[in-house]
Amino acid sequence: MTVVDTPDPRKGPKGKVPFIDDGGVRIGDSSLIVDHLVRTRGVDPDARLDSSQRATALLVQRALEDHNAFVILYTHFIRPEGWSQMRVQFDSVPAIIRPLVVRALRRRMKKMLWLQGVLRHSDEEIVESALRDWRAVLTLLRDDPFLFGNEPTGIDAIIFGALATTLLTPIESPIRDFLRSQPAVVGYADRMLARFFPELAPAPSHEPAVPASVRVRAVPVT
Ligand SMILES: N[C@@H](CCC(=O)N[C@@H](CS)C(=O)NCC(=O)O)C(=O)O
Repeated sequence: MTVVDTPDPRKGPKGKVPFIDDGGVRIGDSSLIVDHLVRTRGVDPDARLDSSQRATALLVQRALEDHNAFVILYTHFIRPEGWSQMRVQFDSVPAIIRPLVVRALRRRMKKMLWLQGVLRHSDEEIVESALRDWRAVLTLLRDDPFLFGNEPTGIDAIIFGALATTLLTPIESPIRDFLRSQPAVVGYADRMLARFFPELAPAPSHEPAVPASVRVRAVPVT
């Protein structure tokens, strides 16, 4: 498997990242990619889950991908604390067209967040809505190392993905402050980092290990 960074989500079959190229078969959307890999590689990270756990996992996924993800776009691209960090991501765009590209992207982002609904709320309301998401996830995390016991399943990848963009980047926000104040969250991120990204440990309880980059990726699978 080769992981490739692509600056342009439009290259993907759904115009979004992530996507994979599996021997010429191109698939977009992380859930569809997982389905494809389960089908073709015969490895199912959720094989041991019962129907109630599967239902919980789906609802957590929806909360994080269909609500929290929009809050992350707000904290990273709209809030000044986020935008001052994120704008350097566009340094690779030729200087002559950079202001144009950056302005168009930000305008599109604002329009999308307005239509989705998040931007109709005050900063305080948006932050509170995200804290509610995380408090709910925290309630489920309880004392187990991973959401469903001692071994990670697919939902842990989703939780960690959402967590990492807030907890492991230097983008200040009250959401990040809350997450960093929760030993259960920090411990969970430590475990996920040690297990799947040991090169990035030590984790955030000590020093943020990952620079402020939210990278877009295409992932050809072999
Ligand atoms: N639920 C989808 C979300 C994909 C998604 O929204 N990707 C964003 C980046 S994280 C994207 O490509 N945005 C570019 C665009 O909308 O033009 C998944 O998990 O694959």
